[in-house]
Amino acid sequence: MRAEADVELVVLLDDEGREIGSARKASLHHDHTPLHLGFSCYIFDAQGHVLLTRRALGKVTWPGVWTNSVCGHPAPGEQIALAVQRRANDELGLRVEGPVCVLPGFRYRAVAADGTVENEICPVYCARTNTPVQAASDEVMEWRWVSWNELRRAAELGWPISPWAAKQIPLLETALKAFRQRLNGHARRSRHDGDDSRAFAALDLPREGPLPRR
Ligand SMILES: [Mn+2]
Repeated sequence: MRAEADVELVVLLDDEGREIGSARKASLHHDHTPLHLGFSCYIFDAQGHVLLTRRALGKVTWPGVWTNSVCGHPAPGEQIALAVQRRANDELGLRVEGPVCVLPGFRYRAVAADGTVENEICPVYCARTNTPVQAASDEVMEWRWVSWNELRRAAELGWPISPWAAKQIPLLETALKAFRQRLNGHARRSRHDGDDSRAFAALDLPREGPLPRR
């Protein structure tokens, strides 16, 4: 077992994104939050719906705000994709397949209404799941599977969704289109199913279909 229950550490970064140390997560986010490493993930189901979550009221940053499926902070030395799987399991009870990094260089700084600052280099991942959501109520107070069009509309309006998700969603849409074009090229060129084609297949994502029953 990791010692995360006692001291959860996050990775501090310089302006070029190089690691410069670590800090306790518990005291990291305030009105002068230093730049650190986070991640965001958008989880899709088999029909291409994406999971929106509402942050629990006890969260330090953006309590009660609707946002992408899951966010978090990789521990020092932890692979980000493994941190994505860890948080998806801890917060949502989900087993996710192949988190794929779609926006590796995403960076943002945002100030919440109470003055708390988020300040992250925050690679954005997409992942897929086939398992039912079993949310941890201290992390997620509500959740909903939505279509890509609903997600885009929330980003366009801005206020229904977290500031980072509002910035990520249009970038994600562009990046997913580029990935799909690469997938098509890859399918023409490749005669075998390597890791790449699995990763790209996981990104053939937004397809509209009937919403699952809640
Ligand atoms: Mn953070």
